[in-house]
Amino acid sequence: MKYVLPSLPYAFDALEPYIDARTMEIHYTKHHQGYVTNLNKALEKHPELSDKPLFELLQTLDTIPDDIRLAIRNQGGGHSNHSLFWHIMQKNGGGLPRGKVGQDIIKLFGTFDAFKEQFNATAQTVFGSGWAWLSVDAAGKLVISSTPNQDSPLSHGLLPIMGLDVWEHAYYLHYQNRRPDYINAWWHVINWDQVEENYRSFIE
Ligand code: MN3
Repeated sequence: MKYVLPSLPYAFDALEPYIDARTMEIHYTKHHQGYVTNLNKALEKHPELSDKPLFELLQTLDTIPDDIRLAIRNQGGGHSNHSLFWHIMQKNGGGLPRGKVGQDIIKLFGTFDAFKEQFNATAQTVFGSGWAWLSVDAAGKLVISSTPNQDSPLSHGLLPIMGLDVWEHAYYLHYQNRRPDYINAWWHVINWDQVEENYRSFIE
């Protein structure tokens, strides 16, 4: 088996009260594990692809054999997206972005609040299941976007540095239908140091 569930960098209850322990546990042990298991299952049909890094498979979806393209997109996307998601959150996170990413957010959006407002609107208007993203585009510029389902920004020529999972499985136990409350709470757990590290890894 090639892919394994990466270890969670904190305890299930670390992000309470913003994200509850039960949601974290199910999200990580059931949903993320499911993407990993099904990604491995798909790759069994094309072992020649097992040597390629996942980000490369997601960046070149159109070259993936027909019979597993959708599985790579959904399950591979799910694995990639959640692997990023866990790391851009932390206990006692939140606050203002620091470093280069903080500077460039202000440069591009004017104020942190203006950035947050645009990101929130993007997350709120994802219809059904999907993600809101902050990525680096081909020109090296920060861009806010969304993807449906488990589509990765990598498949759209973007390099994601921060993402918010707005599938109901990410919030329904605690917030039920109140996605805006979940989105607002999430800003309290962002690990800006990790976002900065992701950003620098793509622009330097
Ligand atoms: Mn999820």
